[in-house]
Amino acid sequence: MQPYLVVVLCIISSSKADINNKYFPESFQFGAAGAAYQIEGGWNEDGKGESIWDHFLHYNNPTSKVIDGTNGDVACDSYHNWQEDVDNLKKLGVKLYRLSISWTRILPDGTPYQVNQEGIDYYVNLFKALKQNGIEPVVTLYHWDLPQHLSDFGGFLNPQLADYFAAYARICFENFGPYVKYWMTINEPTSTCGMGYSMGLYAPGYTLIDGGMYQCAYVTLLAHAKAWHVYNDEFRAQQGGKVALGLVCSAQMPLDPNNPKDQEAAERSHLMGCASFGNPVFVGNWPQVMIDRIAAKSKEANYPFTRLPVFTQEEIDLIKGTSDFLPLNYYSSSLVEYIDELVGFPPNAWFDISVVTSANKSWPQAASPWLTSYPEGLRIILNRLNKDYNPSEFIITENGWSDTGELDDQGRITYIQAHMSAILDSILEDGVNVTGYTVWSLMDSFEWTAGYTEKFGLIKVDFDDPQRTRTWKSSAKYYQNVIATRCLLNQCE
Ligand code: GBH
Repeated sequence: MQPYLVVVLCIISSSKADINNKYFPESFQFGAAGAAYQIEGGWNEDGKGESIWDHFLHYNNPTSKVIDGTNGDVACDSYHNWQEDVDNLKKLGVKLYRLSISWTRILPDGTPYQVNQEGIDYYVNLFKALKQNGIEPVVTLYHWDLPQHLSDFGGFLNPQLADYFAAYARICFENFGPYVKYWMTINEPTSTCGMGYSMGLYAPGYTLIDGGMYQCAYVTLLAHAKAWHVYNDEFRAQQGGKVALGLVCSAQMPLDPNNPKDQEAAERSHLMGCASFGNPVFVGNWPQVMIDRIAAKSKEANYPFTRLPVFTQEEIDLIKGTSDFLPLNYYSSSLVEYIDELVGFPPNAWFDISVVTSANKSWPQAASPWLTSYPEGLRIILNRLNKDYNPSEFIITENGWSDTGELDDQGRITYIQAHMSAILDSILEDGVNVTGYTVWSLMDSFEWTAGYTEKFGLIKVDFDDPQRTRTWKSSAKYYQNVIATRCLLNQCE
C-alpha cells in the first residue's frame, strides 16, 4: 500500500472515531429541505405571476448572472412531480420536509387583490399528501422569489413591503395553517440583502453598496415582525404553530486565538453578520457595535446621517420577541483576522466591518467555493446562540455539501455524518435543544448563481431528461439508515 494511502485511511478512520455513537433522542426529527424557485419549475403555469428570479434570468444575458446560463423555468419540475417527491421523502423515512411557497403562485402580482386558487390547491394537495405520510411540513414563506410587481415598487427597499408581506402571510396562514406547525417567514436575509441589494449577484441585482443591504435588512425585519404578529393575533390560538425568521450563521473564530485583536475582530464579524438579524428579533435593536461603526463610517464619508436605518422604539418593540423557535442554516465557518480600518469611497458594508475572513486550509473543500467542512463550528455557533438568545427550540433548517453530482457521494456522507454528530454532541453534552434537522437538499436543484453546476442533493435529478428522473445516491441510502436506526454508525450505545 502506498504510504500516502495509509495516511489517508488513518485520517478517515480517526475522524470516524470522533463520530458520536449515541442514539438520537426519540423526539428528534430528521428531514430534508428545498425551496420553490430551486425545484418547482412551472414558472408561468396555472396563473403563476413573475418573480424577481424569473425576471432577472429572462431579461438579462443568462450567462452574465448564472455560471451555466440556466434558470429555474423547469428545475426539478416539482410542480408536476411533487407526488414522486413525497414518495421519496416517505422512503427516506423523514418526519420533516422543509419547502417554500412561491409568493407569485398564490398572489400573481404579489398584492392581496387577486388570489390564485390553482396555486393554493397545489400546496394544499402537497401538504395533505405529506401529512398522510406522517411528514410535517416546515414552510418558508419567502425563499428569495419576490413578486416582480412588488420589486417594481421598491421591493425590500420600500418599508411598505412589510404590509404586502404580512397580507401574503395572512393568506398563507388562512389556507395552509391547518397543515403547518412550523413557519419560517424569510430565509437567510443576510444572503438575500447582501447578494441582492448590495453585491448585485442575486435578483433584483442592485449594487447599492453603501446602504442597500441595511435598508433591505430594516424592511426585512419589519416584514418578518408584521407577519409574526398576524399569526400571533389571528391564528396562534386556533392553529398553535410556531413562526420564526430563518438565520444563516457560522462560527467566527479568531485567526490567532491568542491575539486579542483577532478576538475582537471575530466578535465584530459575528455581531455585524449573524447577530444583525438575531439581535433585533431576540434581544431588540441592532447590535450596538453595528450602530456605532456604521454611524462613524458614514460621518467619515460626509453623510450627515447614518446609513443604518434607525429603529424607533415602537419598531424595536414590534420586532423584539418575534421568533418562536430558531431555524438555523449552517454550512461552514470562518477564521477572522484583524486589519486596519478599510477606508474608501463610496462607503460600504465591507468597509464597515473591516475584517478579513478565510477558511482553514485543513477544512475539506466542497464544489462550492464558499463551502468548507468544519463540523465543530456548528456546535460552537449553537452554543453561542443558545447562550445569547435562549430559544425554546432549534431546528437546523439547512446543512449540506456540494459536489459535481457523483452517485457514490462519499463526500456528502462524510459531511452530513460529521455535522449530525456535532448536533448530537450539542444535544447530549451541551444541553442545547435541537429538535430537528432538514438536510440541504432532498434533490439536486437550481443553485442560484451556480445554476446546475453544484449538486447538493441526496437524490440526483437528470436535468437533461424531460421527465427529470430521480435517482438515489449513496448518501440517500446512508441517511435512510440513520433515520431507521437513529444512529450515525453501524452500531450505537
Ligand atoms: C443557502 O445559502 C441557500 O439558502 C439555499 O437556497 C442554497 O441552495 C444553499 O445555500 C446552497 O447553495 O457567490 O461566492 O458570493 C447558504 C449561504 C450565502 C452561500 C450566499 C453562498 C454566496 C457566495 N449562501 N453565498 S458567493
